[in-house]
Amino acid sequence: MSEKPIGNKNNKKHQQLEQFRVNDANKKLTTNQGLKVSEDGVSLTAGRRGPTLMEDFHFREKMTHFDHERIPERVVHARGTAAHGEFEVYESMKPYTKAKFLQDPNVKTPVFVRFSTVVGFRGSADTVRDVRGFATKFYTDEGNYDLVTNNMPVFFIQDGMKFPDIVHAIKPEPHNEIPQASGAHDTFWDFVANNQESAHQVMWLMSPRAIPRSYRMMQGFGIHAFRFVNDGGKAHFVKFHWIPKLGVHSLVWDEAQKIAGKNPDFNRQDLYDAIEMGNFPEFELGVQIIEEKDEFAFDFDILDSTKIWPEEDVPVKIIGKLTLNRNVDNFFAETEQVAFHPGHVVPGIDFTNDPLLQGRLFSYTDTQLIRLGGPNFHEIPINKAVCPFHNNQRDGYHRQTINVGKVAYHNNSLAANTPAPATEEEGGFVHYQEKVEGSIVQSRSESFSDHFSQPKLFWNSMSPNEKQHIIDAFSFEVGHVKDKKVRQQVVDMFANVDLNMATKIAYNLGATPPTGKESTVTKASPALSQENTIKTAVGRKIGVILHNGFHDAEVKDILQGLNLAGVAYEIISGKQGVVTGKNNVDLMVDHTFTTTDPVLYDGIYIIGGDDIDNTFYNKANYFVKEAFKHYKPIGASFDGVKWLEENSMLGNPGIVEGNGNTFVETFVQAIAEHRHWDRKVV
Ligand code: HDE
Repeated sequence: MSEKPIGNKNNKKHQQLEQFRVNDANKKLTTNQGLKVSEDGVSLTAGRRGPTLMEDFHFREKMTHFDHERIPERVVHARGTAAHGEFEVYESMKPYTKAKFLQDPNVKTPVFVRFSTVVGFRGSADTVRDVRGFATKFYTDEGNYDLVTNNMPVFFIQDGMKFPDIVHAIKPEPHNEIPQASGAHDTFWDFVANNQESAHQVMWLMSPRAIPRSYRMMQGFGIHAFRFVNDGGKAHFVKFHWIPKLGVHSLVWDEAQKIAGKNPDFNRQDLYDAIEMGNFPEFELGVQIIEEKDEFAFDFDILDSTKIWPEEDVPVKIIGKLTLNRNVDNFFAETEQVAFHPGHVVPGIDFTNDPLLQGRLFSYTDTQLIRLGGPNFHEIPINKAVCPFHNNQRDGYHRQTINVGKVAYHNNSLAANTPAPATEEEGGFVHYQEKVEGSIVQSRSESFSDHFSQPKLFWNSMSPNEKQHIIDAFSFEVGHVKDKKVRQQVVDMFANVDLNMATKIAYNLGATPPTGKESTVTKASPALSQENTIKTAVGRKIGVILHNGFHDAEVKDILQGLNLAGVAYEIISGKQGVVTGKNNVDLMVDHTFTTTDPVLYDGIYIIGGDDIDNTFYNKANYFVKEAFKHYKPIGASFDGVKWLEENSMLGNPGIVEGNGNTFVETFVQAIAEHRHWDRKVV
């Protein structure tokens, strides 16, 4: 691995955090009061076999601090991982927004990004079927802007009021706290069937999007309609998209479940390792823009968070790029304590009346108060703005700033009426003056009532293997529901999307075939299918199976060729240490068959060697068969080819044999393809 990447040392956030970083190496051990201690492993006792004395201040301090180390985990999105980086805009967005960080392509704005799963506890596995969070804090010169997105573009509910309900339904059931990090249980599906606005997101949740291959290979969607406001006061509706440069790719379900046991940190590790190796993840920022005059021009309500704006109707304009180039130094201090809020905006970005967004604007600060223990969480280094902040807020737990002077109110004359509100010209945030009129009501607009047209659009847009994935996922998830009535309700509900799909699910569940009226939508949106994503071998990792006596000269060239194409590899063999080739070239073994597993690789390259015994053969065979079953590329050279012959795999898509330059080229193409669905897997 290259030297640890430390991001851009010149960016303001880096410089600010540097003041808080502490390196304890080569220092003397002290108490928190700075007193050097002479003993850290034995407490002060009355006699060598006697009771511990209260007087032992070091013991008391050490134990008390330990006793208070934990804070509540996030009520949702508890499991996450984060990294630092930078954002640059490609062209000025001046015609649409006055947000300063979107004006100048020469400006790099520091960012901090946290990826997460939603349902599982902080220690749950990464590869569960779930929505993923993708939250970005931009440390701009006008204050922090948080773009808090998910990897699916719609949400389960239309109104913030129902958020506690959906979360109660999908979290482990309260009587026995089972199951962990999974929607495969009665209360979730009971919620779905009785809150039919969830249909669209449930379709996404049953699709491969719910088990991303990597955080580097998933999209982020702001979901809500926000507003861009330019310096002339003109507003446009806007939806935000993050688009990964490596394309959008997923695992297969059998693999995802096995990874959850083999390496529960799979996605976290993947992101960390990529950054450490200098393979910085990149995402482009896209915006969909709708003119205010076109607010009612669509056959759905653009303020409804259960709807997408189809990209074919409202194109995604690519406006900038995010690069993640530094891992955190301390998980708790940074990843755990970062506090996002969709209400952290800058001039030029504003809200809409989307009732889900409105609900979020309350929840996020509120949740930080319990999680981070008081109102001063904005002073925690990772949350601190890089521009100065001044107001009359004072005191509270763990206050850091020492506000001098005696005036802490407005209006005043003693401090010349400062700190004073800024005018719009001075950068003061002025809320967009949308005209609203109406009676105070508790009912939803009729324009929010079509729950099945867009799920059908999604279904129509899926490739055959994505459709099969969705049917299998419903069959697995609803198959874990114990209550037969709930199963039937689910099947009947999804017949409103597609009768054929629901009938197949009903068959698998042993439910009565539904007779509902399916949506008549025939349109498809090709942008929704992962088949149409970017395909590249860059950033992939393969497992290379070797034994002593391998063709070292040729193999070294091939491995170098793979590296040049951006493919990383790990050497797998029967035992740790080195494997030695025909010409005595040694390669270090990264893993044995015991310490790794084929599910942890994007493909397998089998080479073998001399004098292979049955144990080696059978273990290597397991790797090849699993990779085949998961539709992964398999390369074979020299003795390796016999594994493919004996398993009758040769000739299948994504199976590549040979050992020259064309082998490297063809294998790299097969890796870029990600999965080879046309393979006959039994
Ligand atoms: Fe969140 N959400 N959310 N959410 N959300 C939280 O805030 C909430 C919603 C999202 O890495 C919580 O700090 C409500 C949509 C992400 O720290 C909490 C509603 C989207 C993260 C909260 C929603 C999201 C959160 C829990 C419906 C995608 C993780 C901890 C009205 C656009 C941020 C916290 C991180 C976290 C509330 C719906 C994304 C409780 C009430 C829609 C990525 O405040």
